[in-house]
Amino acid sequence: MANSKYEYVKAFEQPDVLLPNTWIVVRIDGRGFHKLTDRYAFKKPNDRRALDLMNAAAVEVMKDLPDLCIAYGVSDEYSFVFHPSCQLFERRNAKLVTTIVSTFTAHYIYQWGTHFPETPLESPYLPSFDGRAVVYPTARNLRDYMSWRQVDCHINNLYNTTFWTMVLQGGMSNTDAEQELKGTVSSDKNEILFKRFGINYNNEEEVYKKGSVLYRQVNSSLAGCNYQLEDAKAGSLESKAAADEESSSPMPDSKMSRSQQDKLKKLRRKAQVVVDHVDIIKDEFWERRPWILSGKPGTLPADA
Ligand code: DGT
Ligand code: MG
Ligand code: MG
Repeated sequence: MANSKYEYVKAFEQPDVLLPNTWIVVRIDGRGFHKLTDRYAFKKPNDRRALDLMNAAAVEVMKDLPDLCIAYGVSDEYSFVFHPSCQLFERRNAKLVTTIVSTFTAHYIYQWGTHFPETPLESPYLPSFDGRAVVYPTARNLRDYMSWRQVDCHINNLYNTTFWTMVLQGGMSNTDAEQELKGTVSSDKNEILFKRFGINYNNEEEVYKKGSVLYRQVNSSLAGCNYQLEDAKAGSLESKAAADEESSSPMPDSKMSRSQQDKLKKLRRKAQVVVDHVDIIKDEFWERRPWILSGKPGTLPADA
């Protein structure tokens, strides 16, 4: 390309490559959803249609970007996780964040009508999302991040469930319910729900209590190994995962041969994206699905 006298402006662009060998979390969040959910009359405290729509859009993002290894969603937010070995867009911050935000938003709007057939979108009340990337150096940090989001989900959902039950079923004003809940702990809220309304919080739907976790279900025949990954023995994994956690230096995809990279991409693309509503704080979730942290379908973390 010929140089023009204008080309010097390129030098104004700032590099924004994210630290190598770290977990990249891109969290997106609905902009002004407090107002948007009122406008389209979302059910309180949880609207299943809204969560299904969030999950459907997130599944499309996972399908579109095979480098993503796991995602977690609650309320109007979703966290998408890239493995430390990810080299997508040379790990450029803005490219990663804007691609995820726009892909997610496009699918959210595209599928709106399927989930909210009675309330079509009207301009200017259109859903939009912001996004940011944060990097985490260890698998422990990543798991603590995921735990943080799921604990947040639990705390908010217990509060919102109790608050809206007091208002909608108990006939209390918003201010009175808020006042009564001030300073209460989890057990107090459980008791209010149970004693006053006969609601056992444990029986509430998992999708509300736990949020939604998306990952690729690796089919062992696809991965070319003959053991069931889903049933891999937790005991042996524990020590392998622990040893791997701090010391691993995952081979960046860029250091693999072209054909190895292509094979890996194909496997990721072929793997089914699962939507689950389970505990991701305890070890069990990760031990039973070792490929999420290993980043290589069909291999255990120790083999990484
Ligand atoms: P932001 O993120 O600073 O632009 O502002 P908001 O308004 O999006 O606030 P945020 O993200 O902290 O809180 C999410 C809002 O979305 C909160 O007001 C509750 C609402 N929301 C999310 N899911 C549901 C739902 O299923 N039903 C109802 N009624 N509201 C929901
Ligand atoms: Mg928001
Ligand atoms: Mg939010």
